Amino acid sequence: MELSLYDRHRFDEFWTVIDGIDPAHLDVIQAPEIWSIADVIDHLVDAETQSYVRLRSALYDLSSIIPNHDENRWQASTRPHYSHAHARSLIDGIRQANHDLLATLDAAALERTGMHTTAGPVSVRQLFQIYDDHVGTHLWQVHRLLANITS
Ligand code: NI
Repeated sequence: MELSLYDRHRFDEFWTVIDGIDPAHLDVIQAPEIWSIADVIDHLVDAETQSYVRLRSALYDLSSIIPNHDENRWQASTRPHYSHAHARSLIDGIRQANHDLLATLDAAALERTGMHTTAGPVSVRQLFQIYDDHVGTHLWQVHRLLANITS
């Protein structure tokens, strides 16, 4: 019931920024180890889809194991980028679903935990907080990438 834990509109500012970017700039790779803006969008889809599974596993699985997601290996793969529209529909849909889930949870549910394979036990409350904060770091990253591309 602590709806302040998780803002389903947290991505609004991110999408506004992405909407304003010249599409030619999305794929620019500035150095081998630096993500493009398209990579950042892919990473956010990965994270949000995992939030969906992690929250529900911690809540409902008898013994919840949360596999680590090696984001650099995922980004180094040759998979296709999400289109902006597809990324947005996935992320916005998941955030609405997670928000609706949170609205049904009592205090005891928020303290349930899953076992992350590298970070150790993580509670449902912590998961909501992690995914409420996450896009902020990457919005800052996009601003920095853009500043380098356009300077
Ligand atoms: Ni991240």
